[in-house]
Amino acid sequence: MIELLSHHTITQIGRYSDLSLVGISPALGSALLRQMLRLRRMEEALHAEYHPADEMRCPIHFCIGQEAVPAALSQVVLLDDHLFSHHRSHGYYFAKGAPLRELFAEIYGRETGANGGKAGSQDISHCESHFFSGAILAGAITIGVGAAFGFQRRKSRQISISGFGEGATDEGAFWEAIAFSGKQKLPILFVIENNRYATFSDQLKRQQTDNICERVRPFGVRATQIFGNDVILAYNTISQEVERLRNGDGPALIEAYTYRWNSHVGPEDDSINRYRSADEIAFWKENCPILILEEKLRAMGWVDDEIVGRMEAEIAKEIADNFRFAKESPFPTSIDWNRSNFELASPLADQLLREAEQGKYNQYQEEAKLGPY
Ligand SMILES: Cc1ncc(C[n+]2csc(CCOP(=O)(O)OP(=O)(O)O)c2C)c(N)n1
Ligand SMILES: [Mg+2]
Repeated sequence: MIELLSHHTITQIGRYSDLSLVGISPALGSALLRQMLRLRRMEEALHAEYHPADEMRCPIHFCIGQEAVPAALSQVVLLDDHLFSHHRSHGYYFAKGAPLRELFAEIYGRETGANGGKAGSQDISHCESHFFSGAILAGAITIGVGAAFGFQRRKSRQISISGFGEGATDEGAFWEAIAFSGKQKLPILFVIENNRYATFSDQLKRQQTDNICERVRPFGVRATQIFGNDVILAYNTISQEVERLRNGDGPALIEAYTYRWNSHVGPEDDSINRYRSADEIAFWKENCPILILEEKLRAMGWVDDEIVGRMEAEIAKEIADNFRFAKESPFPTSIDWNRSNFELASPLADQLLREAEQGKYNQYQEEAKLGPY
């Protein structure tokens, strides 16, 4: 294994062979495989359905190839923990155990969606699951810091998790979040899925180095870099860090080197921009996170054709059910603020909205000559 991981040296690994099942039970190994397969098949199905029907009217940033981190997180985070993600939201929504049929319905713009069909893929949240997302790059990171500050003040064992890409670290908000959480020792885990590119832009065209973990340590943030397609390594690293955070030993950052197989956004092919090489894509496909775990589980005799076949059949049924639920659901007929984002998280905002609906602030509208909202 290379000493210091970097996207510019990582292909020297060739075929990754360090995945180790030491300390992992057969049940956990299978659960991690199942979770990655669920996420992969779900994304593949949405990808295939997007065109030509064009019934999904929101942009989708698919996460095919990046299943290891979400699958590992799904086995560690608790319901009460808060998870904040970014535009590539599906893996994190999935990791938090939020209901997938509500994700499908949300993408289809239906009333039964997680946000009543008004948020779409990038801004989806699921309050009951304590999952929040946002399309403003690095925006949700700062909200995650606020949540962690609240947990610390209340002496709770809850933690905040903020998941994003290396592109978000170009934003000042990221560094403010790092500085504040390091100084205050907040219970927050920053998870960076470093997939080298922000849209079509290589990290080394934007930053001096491509090791973010090296740069956050001086701020008092413990940082680990991992080969992000090794789901067992991801699981072990996340579990250890989460345990330390719950014991007041925060904050921590994990930089997981991984790769998106598809275009930056949507099912359209963006290779016309020629921003990545065929060799690089081949390296990451050869090191598919599902493949490298499944091979090991089969070698151990923990899964076989029959078990994997059953998993695939159950997943196919789940996905078909999710599509049916979404397509049969009605479109929203009115703007119901009470089913919008952050309902449970912000009673004050809800109160203000209710008061606004009752006309309490009409005088200001008049004064500002804004007309009816
Ligand atoms: C404040 C802001 N600036 C620009 C954008 C446009 N934008 C959307 S995704 C993206 C790149 C994100 O790259 P990264 O954070 O590495 O995540 P990835 O897409 O690779 O998962 C940019 C620049 C945005 N959403 N918000
Ligand atoms: Mg990126």
